[in-house]
Amino acid sequence: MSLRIRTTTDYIEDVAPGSGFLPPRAWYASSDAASLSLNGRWRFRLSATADAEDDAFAEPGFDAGAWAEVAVPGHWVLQGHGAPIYTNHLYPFPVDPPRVPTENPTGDHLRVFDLPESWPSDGGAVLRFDGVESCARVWLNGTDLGTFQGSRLPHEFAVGQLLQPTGNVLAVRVHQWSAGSYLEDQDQWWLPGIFRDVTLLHRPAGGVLDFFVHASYDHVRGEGTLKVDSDVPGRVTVPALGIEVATGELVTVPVEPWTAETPTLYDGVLTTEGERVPLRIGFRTVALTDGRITVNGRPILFKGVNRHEWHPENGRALDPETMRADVLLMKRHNINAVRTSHYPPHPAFLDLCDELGLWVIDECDLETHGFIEQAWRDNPVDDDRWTPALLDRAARMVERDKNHPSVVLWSLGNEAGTGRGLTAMAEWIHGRDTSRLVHYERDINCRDTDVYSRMYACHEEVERIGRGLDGGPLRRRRLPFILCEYGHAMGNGPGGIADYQRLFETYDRIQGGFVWEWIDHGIRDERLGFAYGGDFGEELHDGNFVCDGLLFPDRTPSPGLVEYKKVIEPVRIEDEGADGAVRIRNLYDFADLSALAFSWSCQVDGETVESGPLAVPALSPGESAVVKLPQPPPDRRGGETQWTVRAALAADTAWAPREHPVAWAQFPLSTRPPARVTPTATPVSVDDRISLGPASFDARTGALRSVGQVEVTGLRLDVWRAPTDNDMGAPWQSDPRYGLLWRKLGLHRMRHRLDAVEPGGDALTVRTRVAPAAGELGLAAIYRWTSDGTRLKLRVSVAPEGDWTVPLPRLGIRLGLPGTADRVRWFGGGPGEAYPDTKSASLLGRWSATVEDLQTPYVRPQENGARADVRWAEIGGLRIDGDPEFWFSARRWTNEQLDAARHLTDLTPGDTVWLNLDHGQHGIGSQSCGPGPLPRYFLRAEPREFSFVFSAVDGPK
Ligand code: IPT
Repeated sequence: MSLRIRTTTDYIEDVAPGSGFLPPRAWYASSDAASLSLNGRWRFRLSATADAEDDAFAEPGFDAGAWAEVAVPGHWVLQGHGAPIYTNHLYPFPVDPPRVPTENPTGDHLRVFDLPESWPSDGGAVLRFDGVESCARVWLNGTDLGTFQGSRLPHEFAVGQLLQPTGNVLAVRVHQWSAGSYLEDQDQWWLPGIFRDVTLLHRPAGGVLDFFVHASYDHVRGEGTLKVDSDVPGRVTVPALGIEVATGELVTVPVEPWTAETPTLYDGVLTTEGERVPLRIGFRTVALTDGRITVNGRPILFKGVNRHEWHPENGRALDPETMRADVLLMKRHNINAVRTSHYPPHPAFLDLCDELGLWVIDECDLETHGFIEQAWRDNPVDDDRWTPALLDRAARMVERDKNHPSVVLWSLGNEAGTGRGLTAMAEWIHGRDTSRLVHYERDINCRDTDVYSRMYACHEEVERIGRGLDGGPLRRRRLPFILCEYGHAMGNGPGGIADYQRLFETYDRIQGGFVWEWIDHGIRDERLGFAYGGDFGEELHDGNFVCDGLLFPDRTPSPGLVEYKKVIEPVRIEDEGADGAVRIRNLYDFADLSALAFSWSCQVDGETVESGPLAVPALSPGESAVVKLPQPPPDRRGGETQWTVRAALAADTAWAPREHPVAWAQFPLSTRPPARVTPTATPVSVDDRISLGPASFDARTGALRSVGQVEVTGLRLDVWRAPTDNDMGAPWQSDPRYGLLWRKLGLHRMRHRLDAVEPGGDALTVRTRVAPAAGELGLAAIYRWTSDGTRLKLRVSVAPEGDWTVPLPRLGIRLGLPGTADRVRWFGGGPGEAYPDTKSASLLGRWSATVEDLQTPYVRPQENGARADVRWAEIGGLRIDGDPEFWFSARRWTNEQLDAARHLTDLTPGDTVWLNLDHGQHGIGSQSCGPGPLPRYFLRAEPREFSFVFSAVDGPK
């Protein structure tokens, strides 16, 4: 006998999206209909199962005085009730769709409210939920309104007949797990709760219902055509355009078009008998033209990011300031596009995209990635029973967001395999909105989609696609290509994005990409700094894979964002050869260069000696021109000289003030004279010491002890770096994962065998062999010290021994200085960190920072903070000149301690400052979810030689 317990909780496991709610419609704010925000403190009770409590709490008069309180919008697991769970694609419950576990955390939410005195007595009212994860049942004044699923989608209930002037009781039961959870397997924290606004909207008689603004742009005639379809007939006015028409009526007038670069919006009003609704109209036409995505007749290039909604304390409950901060940060970093991975964002975010200008791929709240574990068996997107839920989700996205000019593509979802349900969604969307294109990455043959999209394809494959050599069915071959995800920004990185950008700009078929991802989803934690997967005792989790953004969790830009900004700058400034000229190339798709002011400056040894404005014509998109630089300054003190040319905003804009830097480039004018030391001093042995010029060595070991007054410890060859997330790669990667191989070989436990200490002639030579236990691989390292009496030169020669099949993590020396060393001054790349394939934004100049400032706070500690192309650096009374230029880093812990740390709070400063002076660093790549570094960024184990000159200085201590 099979006994299935039937309770009123059946809706939780129903594949249908729910019951009782209104059809989806556009999201808008009325000019004159009243509304009441129900955000704020709500009474809250958590139960371990869906049926632990009956529904008596929904009855008026229920006493919830003893209940806890939570903030709405919010997630209860971030407010002290239960805990968040992070998994990438694994369902944190047994896969048996649509069944969910008995252990189903259920939050009862209760709010009593009065209507404001001014609340109209006529008309109806609608109760709107903008986002509830994952399933809710709603009662108002004891009446069961219905249930819904679809976490990041709006749901509305008609409630007019139930409202009373005072003491309205709104009860919402929220279940963490539901059938809908199977459709919401995005790589992010599982965060139940009412996490977006709850609003009561008055609906006046004769008020607006749903409407669709069709505003296209004819780029040949320079005219916009407007038609507003409205369920309730009315009139449309756009004063600035002299438009006054009936709904449903077409009108064509000359307009300025909307683009992400020039986001012209016209204020309008939709007036029905009972209501006025403000419109913000952007005229633009999105099309597929000759195999290209065009807007207003021109192909566009996406310089995008994938944006999850994230706040380190509030999770996916974002306040308006945070949303604005995201858009401003994007605009200020030259980003022009956002994919709303992997669900429709809070609707206010799209208003900001309209207003400030970003192309948007609006993605549906759909991912079934966990089914990959069972070869996609029972995937809901290929099971007709789920199709109504999928169509409901598609409709809720399209209807809500259809009036945003910024939305140019609809995306069916992410990583949901393939199936009939997706086809049904695409068909429905194509039928409902012919003015936009449809995207879905897993539709590899582009059966249902209008764009060929992939994620994490390597450079070589992208190039093949660019050349049209990737084969595939005819339909796909005729479509444009985008990388909807690339440049996995987990930890240090992503590397190689400049090389991608070169491909994007070379091949017309490639219309850009979206870096994965915008922000680290770290959760602020007193003990850990920022918490990640596993920090809440989850039985299954994916660790810090959730921290893979261009912003740290607190929205501080990481070096990856600074690099990305440089790589995608909309103006390219190129050297035009010896006679002091530059070519300026306008890479905007629509804007000319009139918004930018250019300047030049000239640096001698990194110090600016002259500067001035540079006149650049207001080039049209795609145009370039050669501009002559002034005569270089006559007195250059025989130093290294370079030009720097910059482009900055000429005037304040809506997203950044005047002088905000947009693009730059540097060109060498004369090169650096090498740091020569003529060996005149001879090594002198006294007792247990050898002195040479300003230096003193241990006579037995040959170890450097001091330079002048500066004590030095532990100077030796160093090849280890605390592996980055990208060094470690991802488990599914088939290419070698060097982070693992390095550790397997033992590069983190190299032993230094002393073979000889040879004071003789004008040099002290120390011969060593550096190798890990258990293997035959090694590096013969010879340190050759010379001095001219005041300066001390070290030449390091390294020769690999054995069959090295892996590159080295780094190659250089490390040394310890007393902990009083703090401020660093250097001439080289800066101000931020750089690695061989993340070096675009490294600006040559004079920089200064404290040791603390040099650290990049990756949420999971790892190699960081190297400064590139360093000519010289000063720290703790020591000056180091490199020949050739070197990579410099300094920290108050060792690389071994950095390697062992799990969180930033594990790192505690010791009393030594450890410097790494590197001849080479291995590239970074993005193998944590993509290709490793390109071969040209490999640090191969080969014979190498490099030198440093040390001198004691008065400089910063
Ligand atoms: C890809 C996902 O689309 C995205 O949500 C995220 O998980 C990203 O990877 C990695 O951080 S899927 C990947 C297995 C290719």
